[in-house]
Amino acid sequence: MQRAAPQSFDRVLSSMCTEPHPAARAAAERFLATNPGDPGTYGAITDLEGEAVATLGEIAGLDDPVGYVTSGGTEANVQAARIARNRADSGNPNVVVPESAHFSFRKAAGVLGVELRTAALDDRLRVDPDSVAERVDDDTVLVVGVAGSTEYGRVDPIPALADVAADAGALCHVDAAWGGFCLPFTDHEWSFAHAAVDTVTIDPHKMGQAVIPAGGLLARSPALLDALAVDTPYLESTTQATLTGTRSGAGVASAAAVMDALWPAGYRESYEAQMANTEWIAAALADRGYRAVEPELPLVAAGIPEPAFDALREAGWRLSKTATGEVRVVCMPHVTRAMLEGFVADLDRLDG
Ligand code: 0PR
Repeated sequence: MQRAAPQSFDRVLSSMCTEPHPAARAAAERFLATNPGDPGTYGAITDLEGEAVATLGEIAGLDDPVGYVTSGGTEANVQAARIARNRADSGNPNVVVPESAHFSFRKAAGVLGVELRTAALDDRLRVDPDSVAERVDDDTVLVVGVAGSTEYGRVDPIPALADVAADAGALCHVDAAWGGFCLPFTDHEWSFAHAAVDTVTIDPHKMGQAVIPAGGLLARSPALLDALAVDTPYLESTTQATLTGTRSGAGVASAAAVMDALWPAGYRESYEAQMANTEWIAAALADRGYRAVEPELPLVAAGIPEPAFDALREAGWRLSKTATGEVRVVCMPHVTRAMLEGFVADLDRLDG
């Protein structure tokens, strides 16, 4: 039987994951046979998870954070919606999300039995707080903002959304799954430090350069996380707030190790290099007459004709499109200037 090999990252341009940092790889391998779902047995990984949550809290502007390393952004978003639903006193709860919200909120609504209401974006592709205000009512349990949207890398006006949520008596959640490791180095107002945000999703396995699976859920207070706790009678620990039971110690250890290595200076350096590449590719595409959506974070979306897109994929470029058909170039840490130059050269050749 032929031995399977993973893809190389040489031509991966639309992924929100990246090559794990060497420290992340080493820690993952070391803690492969641990289960943070059972702190009574696997104490060392539980301590590392505490370290990871503390650093995630620093990144997201929260003293004394509570939370855990999830299986990814999907679990964190589902759990944030579940906290809001469990705490609210509504027979018919709803959650208001931007049109740009990740599809994980549709999964959350499905499994939790809550109604999902979608608010409109403004012409800069950020949610319009007036549209959110129009959709909230007495049964709204959660208002969601995205800080680094999946398709365009946009940051919603989080302080305004937190105000709408507070007026409605709802919780406020920020999905910074992808953007969270870049935003501390920008002027955006997105975190616990900027607004009355209750919960945040921030994923080490995206910009954080951890191995998969390592997402992050943070909550402002222990009472919020308690809304998820179930009793675990036959474990040494007495309650569990996670959605999964047995879970990957590799992801947790890798997140702790890479954040220890890179926060904050390494992530800043990485963000600055990524942003320089993003501006370079946006300008290169615009120079050639492709309509590029101006980047705010390391992500460029550009209108490239369908045949050229197909030819680029055929040439091995791992690309995907937005719902409206623009190509997404996500300038993750593995995306070098040389790679982008090669991509543009292929584009010139294939769409000549
Ligand atoms: N929130 C946001 C803003 C996201 O962009 C994503 C994933 C999630 C939540 C869900 O996170 P998990 O996938 O960790 O559960 N966004 C990417 C997407 O759906 C995920 C992705 C990653 C896709 C790598 C492709 C890929 O190669 O497009």
